[in-house]
Amino acid sequence: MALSTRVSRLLGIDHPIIQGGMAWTATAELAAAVSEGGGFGLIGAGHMPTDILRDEIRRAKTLTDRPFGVNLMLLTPHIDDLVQMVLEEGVSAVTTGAGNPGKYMTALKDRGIKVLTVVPSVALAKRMESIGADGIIGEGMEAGGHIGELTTMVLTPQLVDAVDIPVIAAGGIADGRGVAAVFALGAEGVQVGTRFMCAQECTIHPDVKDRIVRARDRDTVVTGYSTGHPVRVLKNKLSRMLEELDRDNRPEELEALGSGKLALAMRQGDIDMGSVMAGQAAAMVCKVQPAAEIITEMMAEADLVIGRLASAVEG
Ligand code: TUI
Repeated sequence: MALSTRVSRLLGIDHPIIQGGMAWTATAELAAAVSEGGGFGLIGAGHMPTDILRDEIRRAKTLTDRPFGVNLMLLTPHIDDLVQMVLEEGVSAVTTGAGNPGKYMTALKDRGIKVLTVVPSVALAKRMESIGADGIIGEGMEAGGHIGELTTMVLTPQLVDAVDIPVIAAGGIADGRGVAAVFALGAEGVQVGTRFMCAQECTIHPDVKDRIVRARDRDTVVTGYSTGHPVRVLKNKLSRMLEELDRDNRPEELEALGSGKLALAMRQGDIDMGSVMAGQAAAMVCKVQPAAEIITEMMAEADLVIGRLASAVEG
């Protein structure tokens, strides 16, 4: 059985698995490997300079003929330039995070680029649907990085009830059981971040992959509540320092200390003083393996679980 949904048809992919748009992590290599594996790969733009992102897009095009996209992190100061360049280069779809992409919707859609917006709430999902979003990615607070307040379990069905466009569930999904669970809630696709950090093709430092593979159930923490931009990370020396600044309500110092620390973790491999953004599902990631294998395994397990449930219901 193959799970064919509006999401797989919209994006022209075999399996409705979208890779998370992880800054300093999701490079052309990972994006291409996920797309080659039948999912939808993305380059995580984050704060990337415009010309570097342009090179990444061009490089991804040399690595795969399959559709791939770019994740735009809307808090970045030069977001206008990044969008302009993406319009020039062209990709199949963009996912957006950390804000409201309303200002760019028409231009992207006129260029034939599909727009999937990450939302943490029902209200924003409805607004995005009304201005023409092609799909909604509902990201629960189990996810890594910048998060909202709601869990995947309660956000997903509410989004499904609130909008007519397809809903993609994100946050806490790292295996086929998670896929089956959110499909039961009405999702038509999943976004997977943390497990793809441990894809062989992901170019982050091997010490970060090793740290994720070793992660246990309670190893993540959310810091930065006092700044208004809470971020889930793996616990380490930096997260303890940030927690203390949160407790003392010192958001400016917290932002200063956090600045540049994502790159320190992902590129330099400093897992003590770097910001190791990862979701709660880190505990469920057991090994480093090719992206295509991750996709195949997740889909095969989802098929098995859904089949088992169906026969249990039949009695
Ligand atoms: O964006 C993410 N995850 C991220 S972005 C990031 S970089 C960063 N670093 C430090 C502080 C902030 C960002 C690391 N991880 N996920 C998607 C996501 N989007 N999660 C939550 C949201 C979101 C939040 C508010 C989306 C829209 C939104 O709307 C506010 C509004 O304008 O209505």
